[in-house]
Amino acid sequence: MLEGKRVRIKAKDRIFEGLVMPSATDTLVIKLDSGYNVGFKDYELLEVIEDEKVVVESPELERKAGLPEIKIISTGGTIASKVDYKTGAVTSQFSAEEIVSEVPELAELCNIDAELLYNILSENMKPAYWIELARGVYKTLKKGYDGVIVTHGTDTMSYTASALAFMLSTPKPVVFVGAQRSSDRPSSDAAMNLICAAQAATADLGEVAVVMHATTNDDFCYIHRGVKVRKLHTSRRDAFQSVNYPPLGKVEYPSGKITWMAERFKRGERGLELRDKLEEKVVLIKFFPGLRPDVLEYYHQEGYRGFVIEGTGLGHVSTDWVDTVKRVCEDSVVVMTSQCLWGRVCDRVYDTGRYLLKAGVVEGEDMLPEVALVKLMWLLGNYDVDEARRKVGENLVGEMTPTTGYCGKVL
Ligand code: DAS
Repeated sequence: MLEGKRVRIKAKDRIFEGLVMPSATDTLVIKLDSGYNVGFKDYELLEVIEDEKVVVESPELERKAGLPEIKIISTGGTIASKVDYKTGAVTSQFSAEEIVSEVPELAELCNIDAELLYNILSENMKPAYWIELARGVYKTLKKGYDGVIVTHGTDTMSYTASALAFMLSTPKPVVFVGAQRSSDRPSSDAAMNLICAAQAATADLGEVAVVMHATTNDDFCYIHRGVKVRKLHTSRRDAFQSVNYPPLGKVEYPSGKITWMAERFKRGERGLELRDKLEEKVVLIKFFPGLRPDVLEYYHQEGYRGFVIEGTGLGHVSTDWVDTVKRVCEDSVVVMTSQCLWGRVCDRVYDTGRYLLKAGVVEGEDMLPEVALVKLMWLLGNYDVDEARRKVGENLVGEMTPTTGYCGKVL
């Protein structure tokens, strides 16, 4: 890997020298001493002049008596990385010193320790990593920290937040935060998200939450319940929205003023407990017109005993699925959720829904499909099939509500 190294190359019959910059393609991009970046598809590498290890000099962190103790656990994603365009090196901000040197406001809010757990983009997250993270957060809270911030890629942040919400009963805030724009870009949301996350992590909160921009402006962030939030835009800074439950609160920026907006678990309300078993053989299937029920058979033959169907409307699939669903329900749990995302499943209105209920399907109420998936992985990891089926409809950590009144803003 040439990134961050100073090289001499030959291209277009000329010699070029400079620092190799990160490039998402196979084009070699080098920063010339003039400051210009030039890209080459065809070139001959003549010499690696020096392998410049960029050491990010950062001030020793002084701790301030009386401030809350927060631990930042990094897992990667956009928020944890930046390109240092002066040197061309790709640095990742993992040490507390690096993070605080980038966002000095944090040191006014809390004393920070930091730990690098992973350095991955979140599309590469796996249930085994959720378990390891849950154990790390549990140990951190047991040590007496006042809260935990988890920096994470945005793409699957809500899956990981949901997994921790089911695995970890917490008396303190566990706040997930990410960024849609890396910290080296003028429009970056990283610093503000991190500062608002620190405000939430030191607040009167006792559950797993996600803190991200509430609007496209730098005016406030929302504190979303981890099992009621979804990334609903590929790139906007206000991509994250609470679905079927209001945001727990808002954090104004830069004042840091928190206004609570919905029922929440408060600090100290619950005990600290870890139940970190997950059954990975659970599948989420999005129904579409013409999809044949063979897909259920396939996974059932592969040994899967947990199925979440993202059905249409109130929770439907084609009626030619009913016989297969009935057979699978004999020894498995089949949960119905809706592609509508907003509102709740109700299989008692149309014949199709009634056939499915009769076949043994369990309604997922107003759960997001991916939250039902994670919940079922946790239920089947901790209970037998019959008990798990019974507990699907039980509200455990605020993942479902008896009536869905909130139908928030859509972008
Ligand atoms: N690929 C995205 C991820 O890691 C980058 C990001 O949004 O953080 O989820």
